[in-house]
Amino acid sequence: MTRPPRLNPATLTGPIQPRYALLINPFYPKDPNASFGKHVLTPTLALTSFAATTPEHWQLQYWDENLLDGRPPFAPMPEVVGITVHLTFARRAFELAQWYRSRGSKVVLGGLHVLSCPEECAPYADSLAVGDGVQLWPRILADVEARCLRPKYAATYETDYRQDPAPRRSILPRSSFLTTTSLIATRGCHNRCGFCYLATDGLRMPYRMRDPEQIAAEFLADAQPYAVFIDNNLGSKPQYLRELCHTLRPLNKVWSAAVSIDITDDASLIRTMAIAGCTGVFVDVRAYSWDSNRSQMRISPRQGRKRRRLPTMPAEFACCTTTASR
Ligand code: B12
Ligand code: SF4
Repeated sequence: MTRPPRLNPATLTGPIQPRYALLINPFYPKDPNASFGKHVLTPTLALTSFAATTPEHWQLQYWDENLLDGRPPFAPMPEVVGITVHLTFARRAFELAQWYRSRGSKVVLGGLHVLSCPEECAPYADSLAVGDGVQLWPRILADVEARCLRPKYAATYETDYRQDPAPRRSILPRSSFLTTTSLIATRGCHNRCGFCYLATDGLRMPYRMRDPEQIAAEFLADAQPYAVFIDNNLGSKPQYLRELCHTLRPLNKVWSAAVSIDITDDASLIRTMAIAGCTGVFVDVRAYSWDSNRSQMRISPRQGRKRRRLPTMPAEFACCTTTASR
């Protein structure tokens, strides 16, 4: 729970298998006194999102170290290892990268930490994917095949989100999660809370939406009764959320999502969500801003008032339960 599985430096590995890519979500420590549930609720889309762009002649394997099934596989040895990196598990990602690189695999690092700190990640990678993996991954694999892999690939988030393929959920170990239906309908957020990564200087994450019909189709295709929206804030554009709810309602499925407390401004929207199958919302109640005079974080008075509205949500709208902060 608290330590990653050991990577034995003495392990002997076989030859590299061409056109085989291994995708890894690295281990991060878990609090042994807290529920393990949130780690297996639903998978991150970091890897499955761009996995969908893998050419058919490539073999693909997914490994999430947080499922506690041990270290990632190495027989056969992958030609390419793609690793997602967040600040919280960067050290483990680098350890994995070194282990595979020293045995001949090409290691590609991507994800939020690569986007924010490429210089820190570069020494551990054959190539960095800075930004949207959906655009970069097929280019990277094509260059691996052509033996001209570059040290860095970059893409913005300016493309039409509706053109992205559905995440490739078929590579997930289905029985390891409560549901494999992690859905994402939007990227970005109209707010800019000072503590949120979306407020990072220089980060350009335009607000983008997929068509509600695309989301409904993905929900149906994964054939599970429950889905989790992993959007930063599904309520960022209330009119879009309303349309999404109208499209989801006939499916007769249940789902939950992260929203900001702003959605309590509109009681009818909460009701629409509940009727469309929303059984839970994750509400971020952190509402801090930096007080430069005192050099400390302080709770903003406006958000403080909103925070007091939180307990009214489940009482007013019986189907929605306010559960936790991110
Ligand atoms: C699922 C999730 C979790 C899950 C699982 C995380 C996991 N790694 O397995 C759980 C619930 C455990 C979790 C916990 C936490 N989380 Co979290 N989580 C998310 C969430 C909701 C979805 C992630 C996702 O699927 N994104 C969608 C994918 C498609 O986007 P992406 O990761 O950026 O990937 C794209 C690119 O970066 C790129 N890419 C990514 N990896 C790679 C790799 C390669 C090889 C390539 C080519 C490209 C590539 O391609 C993708 C497509 O464009 C995000 C919010 C969000 N919507 O992103 C927060 C988020 C990632 N979490 C966040 C935080 C703060 C946490 C916690 C610290 C919260 C806490 N206080 O405990 C913990 C930390 C846990 C840990 N120790 O790491 C922040 C991170 C901020 C930051 N700058 O790092 C986010 C962004 C939420 C937010 N708005 O603040 N989280
Ligand atoms: S509402 Fe949530 S997602 Fe939007 S900026 Fe604030 S913390 Fe980030």
